[in-house]
Amino acid sequence: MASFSAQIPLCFALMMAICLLIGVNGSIEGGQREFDYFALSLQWPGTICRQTRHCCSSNACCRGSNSPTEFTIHGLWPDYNDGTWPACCARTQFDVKEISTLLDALEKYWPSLYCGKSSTCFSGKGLFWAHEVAIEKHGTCSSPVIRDEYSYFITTINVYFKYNVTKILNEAGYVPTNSERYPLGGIVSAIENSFRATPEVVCSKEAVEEIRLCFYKDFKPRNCLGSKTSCPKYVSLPAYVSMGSEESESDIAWIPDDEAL
Ligand code: U2P
Repeated sequence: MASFSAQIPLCFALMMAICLLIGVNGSIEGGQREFDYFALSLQWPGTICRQTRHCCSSNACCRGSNSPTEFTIHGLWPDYNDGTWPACCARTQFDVKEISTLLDALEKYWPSLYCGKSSTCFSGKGLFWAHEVAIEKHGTCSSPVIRDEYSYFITTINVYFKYNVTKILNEAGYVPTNSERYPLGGIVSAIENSFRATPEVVCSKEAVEEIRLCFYKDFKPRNCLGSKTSCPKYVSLPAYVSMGSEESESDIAWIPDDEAL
């Protein structure tokens, strides 16, 4: 049997080999292994905005009649097949100039629906969560498919436009309403028929809060993981109620943006 001192270099060599192997298999900066697939997570403003208690200029729920009425982008997430995901893979210098041509589209289709979302990665705070959180938390883990800030945002917007979930649901008869519930299976089937893969639906109580579309690394549709859904059999797709109209909450407070962070 090899002596203890002979085992030390052996262990070291083994560890080096493992590290090299992980590298060959695509480890990414920060030590997390390469992701398996993408999820495009879309949020439903009708559900999220009705929970709004605070307004600030960056909260799209507070734009009155200009508030979003279609699914908006929550994020493009690199995910693992085991249901976990990598996050915050590298420190980035977010540079708004790099995406200046996309800002109008981002404000419209990828707005924050909250006040007070700060970056969760390296204890930095972001003025606009969609930029800071998305690129730092998820964008930096999207390598080697997506390697820079501009590519991350333009890719996400392009995929979002290609599969218009709001339109798919409307054409199948699933329109926003505060008086009806729809079978969850019907909503899933409508998306499957058009997207050719199974989405994930996330609910807040009975209301649809998010729909996630999943993709292989070449952005061909694939099934999302079939983990149990948070939705009941019949779900609602609440219509957006403009702040200030008679049905909306009367106790919504406007707070300055710097306090919102
Ligand atoms: O679902 C709650 C939060 O967990 C993060 N998440 C979830 C699923 C997944 O596949 N990937 C992922 O990152 C999201 O965190 P956020 O990006 O909002 O900080 C999601 O909101």
